[in-house]
Amino acid sequence: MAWFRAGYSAARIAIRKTLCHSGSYMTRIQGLASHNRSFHRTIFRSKAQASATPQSMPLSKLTDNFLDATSSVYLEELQKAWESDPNNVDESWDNFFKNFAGQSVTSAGISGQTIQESMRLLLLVKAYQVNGHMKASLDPLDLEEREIPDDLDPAFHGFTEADLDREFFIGVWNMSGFLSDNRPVMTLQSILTRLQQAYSGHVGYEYMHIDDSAKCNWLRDKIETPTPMTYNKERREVFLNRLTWSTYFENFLATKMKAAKRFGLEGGETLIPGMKEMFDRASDLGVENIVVGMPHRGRLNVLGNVFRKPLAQIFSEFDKNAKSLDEVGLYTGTGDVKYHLGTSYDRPTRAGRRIHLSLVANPSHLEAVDPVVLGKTRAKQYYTNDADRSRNMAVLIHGDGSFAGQGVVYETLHLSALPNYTTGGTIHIVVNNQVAFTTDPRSGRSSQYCTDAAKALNAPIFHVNGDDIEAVAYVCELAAEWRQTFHSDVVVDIICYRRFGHNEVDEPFFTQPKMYKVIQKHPSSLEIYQNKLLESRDITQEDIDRIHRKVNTILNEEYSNSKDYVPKRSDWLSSHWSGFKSPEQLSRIRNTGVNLDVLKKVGKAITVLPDDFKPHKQVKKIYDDRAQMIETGEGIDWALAEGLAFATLLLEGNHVRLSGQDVERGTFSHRHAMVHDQESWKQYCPLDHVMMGQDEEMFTVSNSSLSEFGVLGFELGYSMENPNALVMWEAQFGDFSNGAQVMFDQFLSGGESKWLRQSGLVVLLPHGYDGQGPEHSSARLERFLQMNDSDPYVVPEMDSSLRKQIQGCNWQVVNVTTPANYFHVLRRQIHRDFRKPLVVMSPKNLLRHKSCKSNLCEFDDVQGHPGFDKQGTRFKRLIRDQNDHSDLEEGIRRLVLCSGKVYYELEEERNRLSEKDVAICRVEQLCPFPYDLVQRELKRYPNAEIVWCQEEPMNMGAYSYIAPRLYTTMRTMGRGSFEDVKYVGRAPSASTATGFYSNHKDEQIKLVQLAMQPEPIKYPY
Ligand SMILES: Cc1ncc(C[n+]2csc(CCOP(=O)(O)OP(=O)(O)O)c2C)c(N)n1
Ligand SMILES: [Mg+2]
Repeated sequence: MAWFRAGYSAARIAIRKTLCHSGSYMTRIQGLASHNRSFHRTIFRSKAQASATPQSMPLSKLTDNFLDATSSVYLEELQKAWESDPNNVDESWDNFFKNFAGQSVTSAGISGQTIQESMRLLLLVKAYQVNGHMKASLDPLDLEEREIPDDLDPAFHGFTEADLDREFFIGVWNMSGFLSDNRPVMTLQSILTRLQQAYSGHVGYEYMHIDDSAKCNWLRDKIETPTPMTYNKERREVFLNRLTWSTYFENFLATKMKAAKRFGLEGGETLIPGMKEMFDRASDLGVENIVVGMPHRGRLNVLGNVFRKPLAQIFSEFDKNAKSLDEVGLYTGTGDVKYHLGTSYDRPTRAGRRIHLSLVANPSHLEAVDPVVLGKTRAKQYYTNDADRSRNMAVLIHGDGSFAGQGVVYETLHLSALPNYTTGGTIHIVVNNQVAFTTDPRSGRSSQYCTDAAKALNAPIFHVNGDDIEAVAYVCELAAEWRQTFHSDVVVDIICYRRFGHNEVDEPFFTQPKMYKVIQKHPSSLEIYQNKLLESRDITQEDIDRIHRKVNTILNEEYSNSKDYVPKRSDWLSSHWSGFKSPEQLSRIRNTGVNLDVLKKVGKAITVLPDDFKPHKQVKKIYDDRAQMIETGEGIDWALAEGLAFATLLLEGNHVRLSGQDVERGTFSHRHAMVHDQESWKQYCPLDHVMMGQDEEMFTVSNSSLSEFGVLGFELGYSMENPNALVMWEAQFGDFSNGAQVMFDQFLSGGESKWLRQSGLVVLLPHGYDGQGPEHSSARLERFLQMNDSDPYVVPEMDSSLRKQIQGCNWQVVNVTTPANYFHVLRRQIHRDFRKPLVVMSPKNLLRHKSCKSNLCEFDDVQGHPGFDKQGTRFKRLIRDQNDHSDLEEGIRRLVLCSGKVYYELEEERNRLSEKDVAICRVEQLCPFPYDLVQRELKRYPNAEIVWCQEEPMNMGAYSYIAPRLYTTMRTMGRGSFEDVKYVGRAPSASTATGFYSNHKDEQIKLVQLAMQPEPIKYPY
């Protein structure tokens, strides 16, 4: 078909050219290019121009299927071709001609309609379906200046005024709406009127980009109704009531809190009744839970009017003197501004049901919350067994500037149909106030509409004039119906305006004088609606006054209540989280070792492939080797240790989900969690078979789209829903995680403190200097450490029975060196009464390193086995020197502290030199810093010079984090000063690593040699 389309485009251009030469279209063409991005004044064509006769075209340039056709010249040629031989035309045209040939003979009332005319009419209808939105009256300010496409003019299709009263038949087999074959015969005038009403009124529909005729027909049935849609008196009263609430809420805040920033909704107030209609309709259609993400604009209005957050509480939060609660055991965090906070409520619907609404807390970073909302929704679907995704739905509200400009919107849209990420369709609502802060659309986007990105995902887009509450309500309901019918994304673009500045203290006239001159005089949507209802006599002035009085009274009452409002205990734990501890409540440290029999059993389950399964032979060997490791209990490698952690957590009833780019196989071809049969191409995931009849989704490993920001956000949202899940995101290489920097900076590191929401998300960031160059060596460990919130100069309570060190910090950063320790750190995430994000600098060459192996006895809980101390088997925050040093080793001249894979290189060098008086300890948990264990090691080596060794450059890696903490530890022991913390590692550098392998090798050799050198280390002091 591609050649067809290419041929057709050429034909269109050719036709255009011909028309231009004829002179009459010239002015229109010239005006087209530059102004098509924003709304501009419509230019209508004069009659004289319209009647130009196009030149005919060679048939060879006019091939196409009929859905794409728009030229009547083309049709004439096509008909001639068909008449001489039906094989000359595309099959769709053949059907069409046959259909019409039959109909025009048999249908009564058709006054001499020729096939030519039928075809032209059909093209006119189709032109409206495709381009009707271009003529729609969408801008409440009427500032829009758009070029109206030629094909919306009947003259373009060869019709004249004389044809208006003639009756036509336009039915097409297998097509709904105006084109359906059961539509009665209509006059051209009435067809035109309905086309205008349906496609060019206050709603502009974009759906013809959807390549699914069933979906298009479904929409046509809704749009091309025989008569326009109207609401009865009762519904209109509801709309009026809701619009009054929305409008008065903003007015009230504007008068009571004049100088406060609230990012008001004025100009877009119909959003609120629109959302309510959408939610009511969604509830009618089976939705029970809606997860909402939204930006600043109108958020308080949504909270108060849609979520029903107590108004007194909203008003009280404006009180500048409001304090965070200081109740004992109640963690209040650092808080956030009121227009970022999340919340959840059960909202009664119009039909008397209840719908649970959750608003996800978000940072200022526009659109960053989008994937988080989707992840949370997907998790809700998992936990509520919502297999067809009809009970839990996501709704995202956007600004016009951010929807067009922020890349994460596209990343999020792209998750919509991926099997392990879909949420069965998101409803997007754009509060399109035609300005972004001070930026006009023509400077803010290259596309016609701000919603154009959604077209790539085949989402229908309903542009609606935000002044018309009924049109807004209608498309909001339609969006809910679409979502519940097709389970795919849909966009409602509410075109409105912003009555005041970006916020309440901004002056919009500085930058948009023309627009604001119009806005000043523009009535509110409430006034417009009231007048409409008064005119229609659906409502009286007394009714209106009554609603106003009621709303005003409640607002005033709530305002006076707000003065005495006492905040309740924070709602930071939803039901799934009951029993979980806040950072101020002690959660006892638990063991993570597993019974040996259990380990063997699950170990077997995850290393066996079905008999008739034919994996790739290298994969078979990997699985055979793993089976052998379980059998002998020796040499367990990284991937198997991870598998054992997953399997044992599953066995304990937890959900495990690992997502990221290529995670099924693993970037380094080490995981092979999903195995592929080389003959049948079937897939097998051993971790789906830990238990009999295991639910397929209980363990999910999923390759993701090539996105960091979007996918990490999704997993973060997923992790927040239910604590009994190990949710992990793995970066391809650690450095790519900076594409998701907003997630780390705004959500993961500070989310608990700002919004009182916990997450146990695990982030795996492959890290390590092995000569792969600047972009694949460093996961930017320094940044994660720098973002931790512990005081480097204060040693917290470290007694194991009182220790709340991890609970009190914002996240954990580890650089683990043994498979067993990896196993325990993953299990520890779940075996505790709180959740805390975990950032893992994960290995690359250690995945296959001969020394990086553990024995099964390090995973179990058998007394006397390695790893078992008086408390049982646990994650080791620090691994002491592997030589069996006693509690006091006075002969050790140097203690080298390090972290990660450089340890193995240091150990190798020490062995090579047979160096006996240097000790090497691994700080496995960098953050929070294991003060107690470092103290223990310092005591063990009282005469040792203390060295921090790292392979990263000095301005990177852990050095700047470690140095003050090491110093603090030493100071508490009277063991020297800051200057006594010595450094071995690469020199400061702009680039993370050299791009030359030979340089890398030299540097690496030099640094391990330095760490072992006989002379004292003088660096940096
Ligand atoms: C990622 C990001 N960049 C910049 C900003 C600063 N900023 C706040 S609001 C705003 C304009 C948003 O415009 P739009 O999306 O149209 O929403 P509106 O305020 O008009 O409702 C900008 C640029 C931000 N909050 N987030
Ligand atoms: Mg805007």
